[in-house]
Amino acid sequence: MLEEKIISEAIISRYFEDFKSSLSLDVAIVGGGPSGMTAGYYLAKEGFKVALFERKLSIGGGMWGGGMTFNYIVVQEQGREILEDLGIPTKEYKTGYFTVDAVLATTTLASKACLAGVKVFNCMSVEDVVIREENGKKRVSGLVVNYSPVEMAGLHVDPLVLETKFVIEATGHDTEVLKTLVRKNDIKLFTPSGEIEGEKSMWAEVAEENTLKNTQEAFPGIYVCGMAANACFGSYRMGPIFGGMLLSGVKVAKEIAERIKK
Ligand code: 48F
Repeated sequence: MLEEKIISEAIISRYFEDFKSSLSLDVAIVGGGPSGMTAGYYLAKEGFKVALFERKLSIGGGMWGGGMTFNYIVVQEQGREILEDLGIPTKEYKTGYFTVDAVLATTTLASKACLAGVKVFNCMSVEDVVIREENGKKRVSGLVVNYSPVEMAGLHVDPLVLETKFVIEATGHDTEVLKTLVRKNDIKLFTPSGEIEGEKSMWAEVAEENTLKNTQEAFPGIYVCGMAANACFGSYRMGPIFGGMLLSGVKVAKEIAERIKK
């Protein structure tokens, strides 16, 4: 005998057990693109309590479609090493250019992150942050989340709030979380102007290098990685080359792990 009521009960109780447990986190990641998933994988592997909030139904961000929906991505040697560590095969096209099946890369990275312990909340949008003073200085100490369908329907429904030691803004080109932080609070970011510098046009080589440099804390308690790092600290876009996204995820995971361990 199969009872529909028990199926519903099982889903509701598992989901809310996880959600309740995620109200206090080591690291909250906003955005499930390649940089956010990579960061989550390496942090969860180290034993940190990590949840990832993704507005859409599926995680993967801009990696599924390769270039213009031709579903291959390209990585350089350093990116290939990370993919190898994740068990994702690459094929050298020309010296230093490796092609990767975008669907295989996305699904494997997503699966590895989940298996390592990242709790993914899909269909959940981050609409704001929590700011508190610590030793007289303002710091991001939590996230304000709402169901994406509530956001999409424009319903007037209040969000819920969770606390976290660190936030990773991995929302890609739009840097949504920092935009809200800057708009609503009288604060300066750690950028040259104190504001979001903004993304520039295409220049793959410089953008790839800068993605790594720009992966850093943008305001106390909140780090930027992936394209959000370039948009925040001001650099170029790079198109369907993904080494910088992966390296950025590794870097932000390492830096936050060191901060929490201190
Ligand atoms: O854009 P996205 O893939 O970010 P990324 O990790 O990678 C960028 C590349 O895909 C590509 C590129 C590399 O050559 O230029 O664009 O930097 O993934 C960002 C994810 O964040 C989600 C969004 O739906 C996407 O899946 N997202 C954005 N804002 C929010 C959000 C939000 N406020 N709350 C939750 N999720």
